[in-house]
Amino acid sequence: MSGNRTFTMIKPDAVEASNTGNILAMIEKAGFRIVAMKKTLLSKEQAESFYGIHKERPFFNDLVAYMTSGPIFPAILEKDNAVEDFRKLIGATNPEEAAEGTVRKLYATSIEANAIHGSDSDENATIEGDFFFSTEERY
Ligand code: FUP
Repeated sequence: MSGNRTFTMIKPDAVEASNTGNILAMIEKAGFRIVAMKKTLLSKEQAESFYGIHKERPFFNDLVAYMTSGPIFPAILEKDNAVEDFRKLIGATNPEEAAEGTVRKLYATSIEANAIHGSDSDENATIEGDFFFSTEERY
């Protein structure tokens, strides 16, 4: 059975471009409840750890530099079928391939500066939410 929570981050490019409010409006309009959210600046160590699965990839160092270049808004979201529905809302990783009306089509500027993160499985949604939020914050 699919779970009802996912994890997201509004990334530095979208925050810098003052698109945080527009993106949150899209998220709420799509029926997601914001369970937890904060503004934070990732350290290099945190970014390397969060994206550890990509550490052998050629884009890893650039990705870490980008993700630490400015503040982000990590958040836990709740809705039936959250992971899959949220991936649909944000669109493909590469904005050139993202469907019309998706967050990345509207707001991403490149495959790296792609505006927003969305967990790719229920398991990762839990791991990623735990990375940023304590038990007391996840109500
Ligand atoms: P996604 O699940 O859509 O966030 O995509 P991935 O897990 O494949 O990639 C994680 C992040 O790595 C992307 F959001 C952006 C970055 N990335 C690149 O910078 N270049 C690439 O070729 C692929 C991913």
